[in-house]
Amino acid sequence: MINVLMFGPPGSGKGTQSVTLAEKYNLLHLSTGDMLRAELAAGTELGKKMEAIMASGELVPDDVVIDMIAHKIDATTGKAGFVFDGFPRTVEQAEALQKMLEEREMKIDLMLVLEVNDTELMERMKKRALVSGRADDADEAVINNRIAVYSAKTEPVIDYGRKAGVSRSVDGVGSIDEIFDRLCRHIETVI
Ligand code: B4P
Repeated sequence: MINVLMFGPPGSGKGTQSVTLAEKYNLLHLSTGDMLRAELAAGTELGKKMEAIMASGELVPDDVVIDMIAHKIDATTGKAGFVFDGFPRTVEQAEALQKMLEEREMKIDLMLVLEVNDTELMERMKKRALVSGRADDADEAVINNRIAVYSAKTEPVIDYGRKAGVSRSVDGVGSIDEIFDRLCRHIETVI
């Protein structure tokens, strides 16, 4: 089983790349953002509670996403591993993931960090806002907050990956195919 973390600021292309990486390597794509948006769309109690937090660009509580991920891992069969997209987003989530994997005789094999500058991020999310209908894409102040939350709470997870010797920095600017090739080259080193 291989476990790959897709990492990078909001709008860096984690979701875009995770879908095709999962297909190519028979991994299950686990996006906490998609899972939370599905809760919102289904109008569940959890979705209703998380809606305002997500619309403001803040992170939902750690235990919410940790539980979601644990349930998905335990319900999965027939896959060669997982690609975690947008999770972990805090050091607490990273520690919980490592423990969860160890308890299931797995580990974090690779953390791919997409590097994209803020101007490009802003442009991508404004463009996506035209089609996504996402409240958190539509407002420049919210996008700025998401980038600030990334710097404050999520970037420290890169250090966590560095210390574990699994983090690899990847240039996230270029065509989607070019970036995909860059990511595949790293994955080929762990399979
Ligand atoms: P996410 O769904 O993870 O949102 P994201 O960071 O915007 O997505 P991503 O980086 O995957 O962007 P994409 O590929 O789509 O999270 C949303 C919210 O959910 C968070 O703010 C938080 O509130 C909550 N949440 C999620 N996980 C959480 C967790 N673990 N803990 C707590 N809270 C959590 O790419 C963006 C756009 O760029 C797309 O339109 C795409 O087409 C375009 N694009 C991609 N690659 C490109 C390229 N190479 N060139 C040009 N455009 C490109």
